[in-house]
Amino acid sequence: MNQAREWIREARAIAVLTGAGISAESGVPTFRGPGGLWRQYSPEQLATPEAFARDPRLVWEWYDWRRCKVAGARPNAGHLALAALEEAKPRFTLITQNVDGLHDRAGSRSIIKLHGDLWTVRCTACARERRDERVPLPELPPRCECGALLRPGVVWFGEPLPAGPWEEAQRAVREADVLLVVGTSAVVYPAAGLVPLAAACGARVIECNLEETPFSAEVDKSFRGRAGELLPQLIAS
Ligand code: BV8
Ligand code: ZN
Repeated sequence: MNQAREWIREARAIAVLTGAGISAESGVPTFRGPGGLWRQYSPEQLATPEAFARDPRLVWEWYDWRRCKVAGARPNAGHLALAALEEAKPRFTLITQNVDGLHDRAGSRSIIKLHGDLWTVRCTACARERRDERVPLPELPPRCECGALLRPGVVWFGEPLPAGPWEEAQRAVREADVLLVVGTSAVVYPAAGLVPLAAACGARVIECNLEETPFSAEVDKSFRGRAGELLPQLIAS
């Protein structure tokens, strides 16, 4: 732990990649862990344009359930540690796969959302996008003023990541001295590709995860444990 703490202390530029695991201690179910299922569906079955086209109401019931879960959750010590690290490091970029908005509520500022945001809705016809934080939503599926269906402002499987954030994330990782990877199973691409990219560009890669991931054996340091416990220790100066 001391070696990793040293790398973080000495780093001029830090990039962080987070996944659902960092929100687990806030009571938000992860995608592939226990409790991640809703009714009898897996996220891969519902987080797709096909599922939405087939049954927009079912997909919205799942998102509304998640929105209610997240609204009742609070950022945990892991989120707060990353917000504190950002204060200490002038060149700091937080890249998240999460759509729950808990990093924003923890006070993080430079957040790159690779997979969108649970709290924005977008019209499927006129593409009008806006924030809607009502829980629960008054009607499912919600409709736009133009009459068309609204969809969650997230990236579904088979959809491309937003070009701007994706470019920014790659640049931040290329320039980082340290990449901190927290709470992700590192199986979803292209986001997971940021890990080998960092290593290829000479960054030290430190992983904090409850379970082993495909990258655990090749990163510079891989800590097994909860983000809410590991991160405060790692950023302690
Ligand atoms: C694209 C938003 C192309 C929606 C999400 C076959 C092989 C390789 C790739 C593919 C393939 N088939 C298809 C693909 C591509 C696909 C993909 O990667 N699939 C995977 C499943 C194989 N990717 C895509 O489709 C992407 N788009 O490729 O487009 C394209 C290009 C141009 C033009 C057209 C198309 C889009 C991917 C984005 C999908 N959207 N979310 C929503 O949230 O509803 S992804 C979803 O998974 C979430 O965002 C989530 O964040 C993400 C990754 O999951 P994790 O965050 O890692 O969560 P997970 O539960 O898996 O793991 C949690 C970890 O935390 C665990 O390891 C656990 O041990 C740990 N943990 C638990 N508690 C704690 C903890 N750690 C620390 N502390 C704790 N307390
Ligand atoms: Zn519309």
